[in-house]
Amino acid sequence: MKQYLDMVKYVLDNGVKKENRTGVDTISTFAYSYKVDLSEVIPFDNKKMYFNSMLHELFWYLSGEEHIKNLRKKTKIWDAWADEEGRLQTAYGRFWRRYPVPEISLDGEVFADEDNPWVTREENGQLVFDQIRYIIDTLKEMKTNPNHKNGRRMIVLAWNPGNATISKLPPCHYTFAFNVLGNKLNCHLTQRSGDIALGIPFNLACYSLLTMMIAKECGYEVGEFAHTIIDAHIYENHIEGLKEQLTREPLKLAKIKITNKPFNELTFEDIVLEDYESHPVIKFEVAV
Ligand code: THF
Repeated sequence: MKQYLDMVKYVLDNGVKKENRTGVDTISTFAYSYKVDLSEVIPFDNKKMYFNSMLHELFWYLSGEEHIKNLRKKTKIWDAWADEEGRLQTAYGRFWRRYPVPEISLDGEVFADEDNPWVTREENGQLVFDQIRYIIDTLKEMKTNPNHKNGRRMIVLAWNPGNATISKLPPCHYTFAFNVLGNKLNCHLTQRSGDIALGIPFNLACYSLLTMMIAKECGYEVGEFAHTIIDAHIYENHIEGLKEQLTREPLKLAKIKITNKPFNELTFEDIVLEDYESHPVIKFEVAV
């Protein structure tokens, strides 16, 4: 995809050498942004992409699980940040589906669970908010009322300051927003830190697919995916592999098929990548 290759080129040409906690230095740029037409995002053609790992990761986020006890049976991509039991403090899905909310709102109203379809009480008494369900319900309501007050408030937050201070790895892609133009659904992702060789292709494919799934559920066409990466970097040991990727010719687009099913019932088997052609895999070491 041209936008990805342009980003690789830009960071190779303009990146500033920087040290970081992992011990492998990067060349970094500040606040790189791009956008792509969602109909062109998947596949990733200039290297073979581990689509299945990305898909397991997306369903893990949607599960709301705060651990990788199930995920690690399917892909190893999160193992390095978890303990032996599979406990993990990087809590994307936990916050997407179960964001902790206070008992009482700022103006003193009680956040009663019975009255709020997105709030439930966990076993330990904590009230939690399902941000994904809120987005889906809002997008459906906007079909009948395009002036709906929440039309520009469709935000999902994975950042929680309390968690961020103790987490081994606080969320990298920490907030995303949906936007409707005409009958098209757009998504903007903000990322504090982005590993261009390894993580970015996963993140790009994951949020594009999520947007496709939500658009289908709510009756919209897909629009654009926009991405802002605050520290957009290339690890020094990835430079050669990325230069190789830049020499590769684009291939024909694959297709994504999503089974006709309610969003909540979709599973791994319901997402099928068809006619996927790619250049060979390029091995990159992940910095932990
Ligand atoms: N840390 C770093 N340094 N880079 C990242 O991309 C990253 N993540 C997550 C958390 N910390 C990170 C973990 N996500 C792979 C892909 C995504 C990951 C971690 C690792 C990876 O190794 N991909 C290989 C093989 C995949 C496979 O075997 O299935 C690849 O070639 O794509 C970014 O969110």
